Amino acid sequence: MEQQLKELQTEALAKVEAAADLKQLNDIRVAYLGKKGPITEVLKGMGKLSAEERPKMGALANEVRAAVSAAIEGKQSALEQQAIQAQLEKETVDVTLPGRPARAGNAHPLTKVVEEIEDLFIGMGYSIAEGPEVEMDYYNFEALNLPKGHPARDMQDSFYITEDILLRTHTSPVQARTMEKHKGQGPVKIICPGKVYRRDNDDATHSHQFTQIEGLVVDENISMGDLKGTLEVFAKKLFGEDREIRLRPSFFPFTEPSVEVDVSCMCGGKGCRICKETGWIEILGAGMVHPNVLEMAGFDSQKYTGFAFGMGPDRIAMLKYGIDDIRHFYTDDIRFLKQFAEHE
Ligand code: 2U9
Repeated sequence: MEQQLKELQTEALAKVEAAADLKQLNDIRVAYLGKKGPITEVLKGMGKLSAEERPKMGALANEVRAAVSAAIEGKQSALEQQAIQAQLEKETVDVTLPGRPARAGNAHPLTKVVEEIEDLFIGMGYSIAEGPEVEMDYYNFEALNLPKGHPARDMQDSFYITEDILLRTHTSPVQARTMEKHKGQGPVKIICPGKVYRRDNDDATHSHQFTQIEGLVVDENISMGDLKGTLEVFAKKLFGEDREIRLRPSFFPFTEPSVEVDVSCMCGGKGCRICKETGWIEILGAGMVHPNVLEMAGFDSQKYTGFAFGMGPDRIAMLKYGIDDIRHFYTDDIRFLKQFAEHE
């Protein structure tokens, strides 16, 4: 019996050692240590032993059980450790691999032009003013010397929400609102960038939505000379120091006198396709603020004078970047927009 028990131990330990996974190990546990296992079987023959031999065999049987059980436990933790190790190796992340570059967007060409112009005027002491795109007829037209029925309203047909509320046709109502807030006290020195809307048939040079930047200066002793000097600084900074400006008489209901402003063409006056062989490109409208507009906004037109100007960044961006269709700005084709990235 002693021999049998020792052989069982040797056999069991060899199987435990050879177990390849936890399932096999558990099968071995059930086979050798279970109630119907071979050790129990051997002990059934104890009845034939002498009273002296019996406790010895009992003790030996317990030793065999303990040895097999310890071997199983040892193997179990070794197998578990191996499984964790294998998983860790499988899931290893190589932190030294180069990262995937993040897709960075870029500023819209109109935003770039608007911000460049804003910076330029901030440098000359202007503040930026903003206002609603859904505007009252009063601020969009009346306060700008365009009473109901004025023929110049036809030039700015709009999208009406009600009889008295519309999508603004220019950013001028922002200036009217700002002046009103000043309660007749100068100086006012602002530029107003923003989106404007006009009822129009879209084509390469017309859009029912476009961008404007308008400027307004109101103070004592503001003259046409101040207007010309300001616009000259602006044009040279935006287009180049070698450029000149010229003023031509024009008409706007909110300014008197009014002018249209041209910048000399990059062809140097020789004439080219861009300037339609004239040597000049129209970039701005401007003038001295009409006394009616000053008075309606609460300013004494005997004491205060002012100048105002307006431009379309769409047109300026088209000239600057050689864009041939205004609709590119509003159709969000990523292939168009990507060309204005400053870095790759
Ligand atoms: C107030 C007083 C005066 C704003 C002005 C223009 C001339 C002008 C156009 C240029 C091209 C608009 O984008 S465009 O179509 N603008 O010619 N705008 S003077 O005059 C004002 C505005 C507000 C209170």
